[in-house]
Amino acid sequence: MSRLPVFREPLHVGRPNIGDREQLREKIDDALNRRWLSSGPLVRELEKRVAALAGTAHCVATCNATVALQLAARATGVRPGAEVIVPAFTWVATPHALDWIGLTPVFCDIDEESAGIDPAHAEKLVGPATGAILGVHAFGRPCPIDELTDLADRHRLPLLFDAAHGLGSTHHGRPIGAFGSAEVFSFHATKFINSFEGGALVTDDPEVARRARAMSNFGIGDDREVVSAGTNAKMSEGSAAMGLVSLERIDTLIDHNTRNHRRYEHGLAGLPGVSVRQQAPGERANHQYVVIEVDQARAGVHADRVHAVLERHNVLSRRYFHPSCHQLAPYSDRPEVHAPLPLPRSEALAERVLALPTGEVIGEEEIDGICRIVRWAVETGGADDGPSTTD
Ligand code: T4K
Repeated sequence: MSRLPVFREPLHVGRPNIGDREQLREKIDDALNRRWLSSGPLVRELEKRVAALAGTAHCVATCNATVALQLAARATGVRPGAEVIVPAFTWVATPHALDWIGLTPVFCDIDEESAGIDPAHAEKLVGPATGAILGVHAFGRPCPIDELTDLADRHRLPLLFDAAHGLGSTHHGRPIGAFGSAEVFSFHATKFINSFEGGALVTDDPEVARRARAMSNFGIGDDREVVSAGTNAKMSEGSAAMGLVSLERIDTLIDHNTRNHRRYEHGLAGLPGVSVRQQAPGERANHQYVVIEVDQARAGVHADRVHAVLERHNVLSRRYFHPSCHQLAPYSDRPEVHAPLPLPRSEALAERVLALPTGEVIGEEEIDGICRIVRWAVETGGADDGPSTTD
């Protein structure tokens, strides 16, 4: 008997949350009527809203987070050609953003609990060529911010944070965004708050903000003079419209994501070798990613296998972030960027992780079905077929 997939339609990780379409149309109509399509009033309004959420004095909206990371490095004065310490466990955009502007990402191992930079390892990597430290709040969980702040202060280095996943999460009750010299959010379609494509740099430092704003617009300063080198990182009014409409529902979306997270925890409880990654205790978390770890030694099955079984049932899980960045060809082929090897905790975590669908299109029914497939995969050692929908 052939078995049907548990889900008829694919369930994606990163399915966009879509806000109120009427509001979006109105905002886009307003922009069209104004004939102001980029860097106009909607972008300025979005910047105010994001700065308020991040608790920072300044926000510079951008067309994506990758370029915002580059602005952050340039605007905080990271010297050309310098090394920047980054975690190996991150989306490849983090090192790529640096590498693309001639900085050298130096990969650091992670602290397993937060999946962020291990400050003790970072300390060992600091040397005369180090120009900055760039922490990543992986899956919205703050990396060891206090320890990295101390390390950066002692070595007088700019401290940047890739907060692509971090909007709405807190550290010591303070919103992510307000730490280090600058932090960067992503509003890509797959993020719980999206502006189609988009990002933002937030900072309390007026000079960093001023430089980043000019650099985002070909280096043109407030007086319309070219004051620095620059790029085009500007956000369009259409993106800002989407971002504003999306932000209207930030609390609702966080509540929904939080319920989804709990449902997954409940559905997978007691399954040997499988755990749902946790957010920081006592802090607010946006829960935009649900990431499970499959420990092959205890589960008897590799995360890859679980991924394949899910796929057969139309659940398109993602192996965020596998492989660890230092093992990707553009970096592994250049040994000068990632000595000393290996980075065991980053490599091990990359082997275990699997991101599962969440967001507004996913509810209890979907999660229960997904958990059933994961259970089946583990309990049967990932045999070729799957849980039956026909018997
Ligand atoms: N730093 C970190 C830590 C990041 O995670 C990211 C981006 C960045 C920096 C850079 O931010 P941006 O420059 O992008 O603002 C996705 C995203 O493209 C990427 O933004 C994100 N991180 C990364 C974790 O995930 P892919 O290659 O997995 O994306 P894609 O296009 O294959 O989409 C993933 C899933 O989402 C698919 O299964 C389908 C679904 N999807 C996607 C899009 C675009 C939809 O359902 N609708 C859509 O419109 O990288």
